[in-house]
Amino acid sequence: MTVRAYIGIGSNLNDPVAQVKEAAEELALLPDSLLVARSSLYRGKPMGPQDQPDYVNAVVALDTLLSAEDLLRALQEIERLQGRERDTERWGPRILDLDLLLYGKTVIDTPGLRVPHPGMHERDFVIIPLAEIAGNLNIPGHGLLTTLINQVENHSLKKLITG
Ligand code: A4P
Ligand code: MG
Repeated sequence: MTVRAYIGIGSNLNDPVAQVKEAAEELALLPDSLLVARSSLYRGKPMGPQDQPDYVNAVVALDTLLSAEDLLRALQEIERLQGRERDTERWGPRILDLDLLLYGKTVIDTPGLRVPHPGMHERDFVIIPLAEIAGNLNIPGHGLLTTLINQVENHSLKKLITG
């Protein structure tokens, strides 16, 4: 049985638009998985330290036979291949960040993996692209996406026109 997973993509270094697009292409190549949708790309102000470049974010939907743990490992491998360096400042700048936002309706709470991704429900750069490709999802523990969107006010996101 395939599971529909949603993955958040973020970058604010080394040509973020290209990084986000390349990550989406890599996700489309994952084994036992089918990329079923990619949101537009959005540019927005950083959450966290403000002395860093703006971020580009997008969300993709993947139908996958991979377990959540294997999918997380695959995401970390893509981050590594695109030159992500770890152990930098919390919420600091990064070439590529891939977050497993949702894995079907499953709730996971282990030291290495938490799904839904903590904080996703209140982050404009996650829920606005997610709503573009997912319609009215229920986020386990947080309710309907449309309700969450209405709670995000004055967001700074700008949808990008990209090829
Ligand atoms: N981990 C646990 N659950 C998950 C999951 N669901 N998906 C663990 C991915 N990883 C998960 O992740 C640290 C550890 O989280 C991993 O080893 C994994 O086992 P990380 O990617 O190394 O750390 P991080 O991303 O720096 O930390 P954190 O707190 O996850 O940061 P966020 O929440 O990803 O935020 N502003 C804008 N506008 N756009 C952004 O995309 N991103 C961040 C980073 C800050 N500000 C931003 C944006
Ligand atoms: Mg992360």
